[in-house]
Amino acid sequence: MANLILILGDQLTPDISALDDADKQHDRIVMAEVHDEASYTNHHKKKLVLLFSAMRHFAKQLEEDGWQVHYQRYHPDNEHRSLEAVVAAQAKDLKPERIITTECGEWRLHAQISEWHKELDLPVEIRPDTRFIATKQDFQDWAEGRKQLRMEYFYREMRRKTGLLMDPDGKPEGGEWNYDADNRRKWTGKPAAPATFRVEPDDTTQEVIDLVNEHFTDHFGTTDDFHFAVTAEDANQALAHFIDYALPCFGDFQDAMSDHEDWLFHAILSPYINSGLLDPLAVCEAATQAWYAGRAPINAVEGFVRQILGWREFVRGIYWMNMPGYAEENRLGNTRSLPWFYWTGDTKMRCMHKAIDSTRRNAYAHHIQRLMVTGNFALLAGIKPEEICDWYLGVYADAYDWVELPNVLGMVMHADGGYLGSKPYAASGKYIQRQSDHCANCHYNVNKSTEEDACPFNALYWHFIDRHRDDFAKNPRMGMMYRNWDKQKPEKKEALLNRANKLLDQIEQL
Ligand code: FAD
Ligand code: DLZ
Repeated sequence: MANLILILGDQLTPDISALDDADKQHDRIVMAEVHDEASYTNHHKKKLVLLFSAMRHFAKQLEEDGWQVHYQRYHPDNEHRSLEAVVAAQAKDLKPERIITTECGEWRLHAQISEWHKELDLPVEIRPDTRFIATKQDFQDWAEGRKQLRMEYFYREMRRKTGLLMDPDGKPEGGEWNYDADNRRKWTGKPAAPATFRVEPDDTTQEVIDLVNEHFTDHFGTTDDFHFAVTAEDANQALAHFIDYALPCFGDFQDAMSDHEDWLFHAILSPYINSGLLDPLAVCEAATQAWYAGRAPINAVEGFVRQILGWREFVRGIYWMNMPGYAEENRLGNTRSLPWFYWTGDTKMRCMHKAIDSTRRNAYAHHIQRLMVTGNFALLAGIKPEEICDWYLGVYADAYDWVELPNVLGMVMHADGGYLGSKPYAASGKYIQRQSDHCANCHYNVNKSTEEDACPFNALYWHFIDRHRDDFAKNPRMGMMYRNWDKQKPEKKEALLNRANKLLDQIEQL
């Protein structure tokens, strides 16, 4: 008897576990562009184009490979507006023995699919997602009994497990596990950043661009200048482009920001890795091969591998071990609403304007912009975690709940009480000045802290430190901040807090 195999929009690989042992002659694959998935958050228009076009290309490839595929294209008048409705209709038609799918990456949808067997009166087999390098069980086994979960120790385990950047004696290549200290150079324009990898839209992508422009007008961002890869073949070209042109400088300038360059030396591979067009282990192996071949230095290759083998796997483990309660956390008790300029980029703070504008145009901002600019501001201003999480989930082409939520709620907002990170990444304008050239072009003065034109990050930083004394004063990694704060004269402290309160009162005008 036949099976119905559901492949989701971020599972675009023939190696997906739902296809293991499948029968091309009898089984039917279902893929569907549906209203409910396209609308549960304010997905950036470019993310919609990327996913729908990549889904269409992948379905075509499956058909060419001899699979039977039922594919629903998006239309606002579609009768079936949810994945469940599409699957139910197909099940009625095919009368399969069971439904097979690979576990999805979001608790929201996972909870729904886990109930389908009742609604559809059919067995629903949910298979593990073997695209991750650690299984959920591996992560739980590692985490069990540990008081604190620290990415660095998990990452070392993953290096040992995979052998990536390990020498034959089981020691880390180059002698160190982590070259983080060599990842912090400011970029002053030299060496020139490489040209971005571009794929011009083909007919399928152009059709989807037209569809998104017609039916998703109120979604964030623009489809203009869409140039993402939408096939595995092109995503592999993007990987090769990164290894050849950007990886050699990735390490040095990993934490740099620029007023003039959106992409710098970053990989721009997360949208492809997360949707299945690239395999994370193969990406790491391609980078390590560049080091063994002498084409990229160790601080670049280790820094890059750490992000995928370490951070990416770590946040996924945290997510599944702690959902659904994790999404509700707000341990710093934040109550402020997200300022409207997160949606428009209309702010005089140059770094914020640049990060949000790049996000609007590209559905992309690199890690330091997300962490130390838009994230840092939300942390200092005490924005409600659920509002800032919704923003991050909507605006990036690589955003899925499993990876966005721990990064935002845990790493940025410290709303989980330090479960994911040992200290908040709070920073004043000095950090942004050190890592970028934004401050030189800003309306505000980064060297001032209490005056009308002073950089808002400065007073907000001290306000954050002051108002969270009970949360952080005993944290050994925060001790110096509290000693510095306590050393300031009372009148200076008062001026800083007054300035911060005024900024918070007028937050929409910043
Ligand atoms: P590079 O800087 O070139 O890094 C290489 C790869 O490492 C990335 O492609 C990605 O797969 C992985 N990676 C790097 N950092 C992380 C991390 N912290 N967590 C998981 N993977 C990582 N990444 C997402 O994929 N989706 C998200 O929704 C997302 N939201 C984020 C929100 C915040 C507030 C922060 C601080 C980080 C977030 N990240 C997210 C992680 C990171 O910013 C992006 O993966 C990265 O910017 C993607 O661009 P890139 O491919 O050029 O990455
Ligand atoms: C993100 C997304 C969007 C925008 N649209 C679809 C869709 O129409 N059909 C689909 O199968 N998946 C879509 N996705 C991805 C899911 O919403 C969800 O985020 C992932 O499958 C979680 O792993």
